[in-house]
Amino acid sequence: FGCGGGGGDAKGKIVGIEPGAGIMSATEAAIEQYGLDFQLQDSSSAAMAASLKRAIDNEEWIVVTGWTPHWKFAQWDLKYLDDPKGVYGGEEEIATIARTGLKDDMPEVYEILDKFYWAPADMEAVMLDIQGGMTPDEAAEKWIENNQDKVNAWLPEQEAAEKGKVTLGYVEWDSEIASTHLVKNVLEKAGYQVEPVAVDAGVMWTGIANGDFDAIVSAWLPLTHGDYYAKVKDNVDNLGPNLEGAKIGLVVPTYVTIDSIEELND
Ligand code: PBE
Repeated sequence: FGCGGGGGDAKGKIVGIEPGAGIMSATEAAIEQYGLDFQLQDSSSAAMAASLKRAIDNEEWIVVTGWTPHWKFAQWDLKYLDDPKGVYGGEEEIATIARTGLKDDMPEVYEILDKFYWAPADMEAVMLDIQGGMTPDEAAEKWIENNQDKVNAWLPEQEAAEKGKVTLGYVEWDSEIASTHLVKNVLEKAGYQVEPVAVDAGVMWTGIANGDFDAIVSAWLPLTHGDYYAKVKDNVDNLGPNLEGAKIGLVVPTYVTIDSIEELND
């Protein structure tokens, strides 16, 4: 299993996810900077996971665009390929971004969003329950029930007299399905009506800058969404990280014997 995945004269491929994801542009940069004889295949997060499952069931060679937190690391034996050039950056954080004006319009919502903070293991627990068959709302409810102290600390002592509707933009990446539904259910507990709106990454970023969404909890920084963020940073309100210790890169099953991106062409 050591070699290239290219096999003969067929070009090797990297199984990607949705075009527009930061990990897709990072992977194009990796192909360029490492001079890889590989093509990045557009796909979706769900199709990527299905390809990974199929390959593992057949012990076939595969390389995918992967990220942490993600349930796939609990499901299978996987490893990141080393990235000596640092194309995929280092540790990432996931930030909460509010639309300009939310702080004045809905101070209670703003405060809850500002306090929302959890660990990779928390997000993974929700992701695993969803992967195991729960709806995102059921998985979020379960986490809230098991973590009432944390959730209560996010809720303000003085409740707002007026509630209202809150719109959360997100992309259907497994991690963001989990976090967005968690926050949706927390805000619902606080009395709000919450609508999660699934869009492409580009629309998520223009939407938060235009005020189409009240907030997003899906901003991967500094690298993954760095280009998107740079374009809108003066028109949004960055509330800081809601999770630290995230990561992106190229991921292979551990039976694939190479350890570094540099070895992909071997
Ligand atoms: N991801 C998950 C996204 C951010 C969240 C790593 C697939 C990306 O833009 O690449």
